[in-house]
Amino acid sequence: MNCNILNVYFIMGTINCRKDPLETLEEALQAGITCFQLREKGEGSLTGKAYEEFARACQKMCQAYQVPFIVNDDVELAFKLNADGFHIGQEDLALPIFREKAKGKIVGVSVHNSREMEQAILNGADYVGIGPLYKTQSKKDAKPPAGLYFLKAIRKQSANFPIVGIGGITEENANAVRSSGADGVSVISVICHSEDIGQTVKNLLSKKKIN
Ligand code: TZP
Ligand code: MG
Repeated sequence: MNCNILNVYFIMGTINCRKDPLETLEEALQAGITCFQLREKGEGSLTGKAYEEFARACQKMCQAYQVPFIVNDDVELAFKLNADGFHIGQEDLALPIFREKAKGKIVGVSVHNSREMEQAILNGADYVGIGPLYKTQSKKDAKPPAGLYFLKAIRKQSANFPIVGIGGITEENANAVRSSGADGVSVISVICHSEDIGQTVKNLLSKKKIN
């Protein structure tokens, strides 16, 4: 997998947005996000037909900007829509079951310790999400912040594996996340709540090409 797609990895669901979610996504795409994950989760989120229609609209927009469209958790929907990939947590379906079926798709896994990291690699993940690095308001059941020390340790354990940091990442701390070993930053609220998404994404983007 090309690590450049992890540069600024935007995650969003309708309940994260303060204005129209598709407008938020379009602004983020225009500003240069490098990956998008639909994470339609939590109280008040879309379900059924409305969810699928929203997912299709997000996918179409991502395709127009040639940005990978990733589905969180819902592997079934990811296959149905022929999404570019999916992201799963430790509680979700076991990766070995569908890794074969997901050939060519981008598969991300959230990991919280070195054993999970090892397992994710063995099971064929393409990248891992490490976090929450800082305190986050966007995930109700988030584990306590792991901090940059943990990210550095995981980077040491897997020198070249694609890693994206997550949780409480801002325009101010994004560079510290990168210099601690992440190939990129994944964010929800800093983009969803931004008054100027264009500027926020510019501030989040790595100043140097990753490879
Ligand atoms: N997983 C770990 S923290 C988190 C997820 C989905 C939420 C990140 O959101 P924010 O607003 O960028 O802290
Ligand atoms: Mg999950």
